Amino acid sequence: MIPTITGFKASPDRGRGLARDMRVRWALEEVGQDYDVRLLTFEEMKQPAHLALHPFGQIPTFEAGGVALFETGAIVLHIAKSYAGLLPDDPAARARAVAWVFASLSTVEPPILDLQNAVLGERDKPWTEARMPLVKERIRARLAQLRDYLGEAEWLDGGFSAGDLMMVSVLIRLRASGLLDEFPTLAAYVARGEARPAYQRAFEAQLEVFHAASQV
Ligand code: GTB
Repeated sequence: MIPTITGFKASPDRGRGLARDMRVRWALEEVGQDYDVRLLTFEEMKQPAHLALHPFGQIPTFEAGGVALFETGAIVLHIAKSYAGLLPDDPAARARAVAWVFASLSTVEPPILDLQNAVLGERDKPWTEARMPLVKERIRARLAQLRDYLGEAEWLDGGFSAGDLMMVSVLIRLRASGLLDEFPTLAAYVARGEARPAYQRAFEAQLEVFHAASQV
């Protein structure tokens, strides 16, 4: 059964691989599973057919073999548990890899999202300029902790896992801000993730969608 995922018909990230279907694509590429993509406009995402799959009317979703899921973390963990390659066999290491998926999404990503909201959605608000140093300092504090934990290691906990896939995906969102460059070992960690053939295939596939949408 080939999974079907959803993605933007015309991604607002202009093919930079920042939309969250990229995380699901990468996971499927890592485990060697082909997949289909149903592309949706913003309007289609808010229609009943899609809301039946995703209560918040967003992408990505995942359907395969009677399983229908929303939430990128849940989808990536489902893929990681269904196919070999993204979670270690040892139960303790497996539990730690799952913890890193959660840490990426609930500890590292929120301050990064706060910055993106400030830059993209609140630029014209009177408080934005005054808040910006605080928003950036919160990110730097998390990045410093992550840098200290990672040290000179290649990946977060032994071999590459779903935890690294999610952490790299989260950190990539920082690139435009320049903050990642303040932490060279984290920038190198992200570059290692992006250099993986599975990442490259996923990136090219989502870029192709963007190019196709631009030609319409
Ligand atoms: N918690 C959910 C998950 O992890 O799956 C969040 C899903 C989500 O935020 N989906 C976004 C969406 O569908 C797309 S990825 N938005 C449409 C809507 O809510 O109506 C977030 C995203 C969007 C755009 C960029 N960008 O332009 O750079 C980057 C990331």
